[in-house]
Amino acid sequence: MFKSILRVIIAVLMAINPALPGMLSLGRLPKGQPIDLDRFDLVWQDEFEGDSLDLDKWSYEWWVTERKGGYWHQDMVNVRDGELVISAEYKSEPMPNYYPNYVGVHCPEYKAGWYTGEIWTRDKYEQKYGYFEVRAILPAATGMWSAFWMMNEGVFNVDGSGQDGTEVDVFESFSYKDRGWGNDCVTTGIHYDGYGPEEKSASLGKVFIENDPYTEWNTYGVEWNPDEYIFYLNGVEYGRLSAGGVSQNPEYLLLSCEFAGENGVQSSDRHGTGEISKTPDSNWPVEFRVDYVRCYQYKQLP
Ligand SMILES: [Ca+2]
Ligand SMILES: [Ca+2]
Repeated sequence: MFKSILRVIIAVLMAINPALPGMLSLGRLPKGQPIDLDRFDLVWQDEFEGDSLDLDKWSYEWWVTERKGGYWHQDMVNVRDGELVISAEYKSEPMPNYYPNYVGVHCPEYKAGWYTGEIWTRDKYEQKYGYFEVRAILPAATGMWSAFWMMNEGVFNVDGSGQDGTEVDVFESFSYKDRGWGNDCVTTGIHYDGYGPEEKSASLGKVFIENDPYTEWNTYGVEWNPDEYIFYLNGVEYGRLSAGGVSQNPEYLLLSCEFAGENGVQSSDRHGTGEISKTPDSNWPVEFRVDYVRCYQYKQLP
């Protein structure tokens, strides 16, 4: 109840002063230096100009069918009009299983439920250090969780360090439910030493976005050097992380959409992600639209 009242008060104050979220630390506004791309060479990119996913660059994650509160299916991933589009919607009939002979822990039979997708560059492209940027419009629905992130197998190695591998979340979006009070934001963080009790992480928290990330294009980037990760929104630095020591091993890229929840059933979760209405409405399918992914390497390491 107190939270509801607080939100109303903030909404009113927001109308008077739109800069309020930054002032109250409700979100971090970009500040600091712009990225200087002259320090880099463009070494890998996908502009999504074809009419299908470039499988020389990406793989569908077909061996994971069930993911959190929904399912991943390759048919939810499309390339059209110069964009990668990962769609998300409820399917009252299970989508077809193209790999029926594959049995894995995360690969139960498809059922009716919420469907979306993920792609990654594992075994096809990995890079150590540089600048990595995505230009995207985020899926506009409570309960949706889109992300641009980086991983390697060292992330699972528990040794008290992130140098063997760190999950770098350039952005994660699960705050659509909060947008009513002006908190259009993403979160940024890093994780290392696996995902069990030894897991360690650091975060920049919520990053406030001045325009509408659900209808307007923004770029989300990370500069990764031997000492720290430097995060950029629309080419302007907003924060740095280096907990655990920076990964010293190449990492692959992931673009994903998920539904908060577990065992294929959607629900709100510990991150505060809201719950999707069980009945799809005219807003469905929602789309995670990606204009490009570009990877740059330093001409000279800083
Ligand atoms: Ca480690
Ligand atoms: Ca494009």
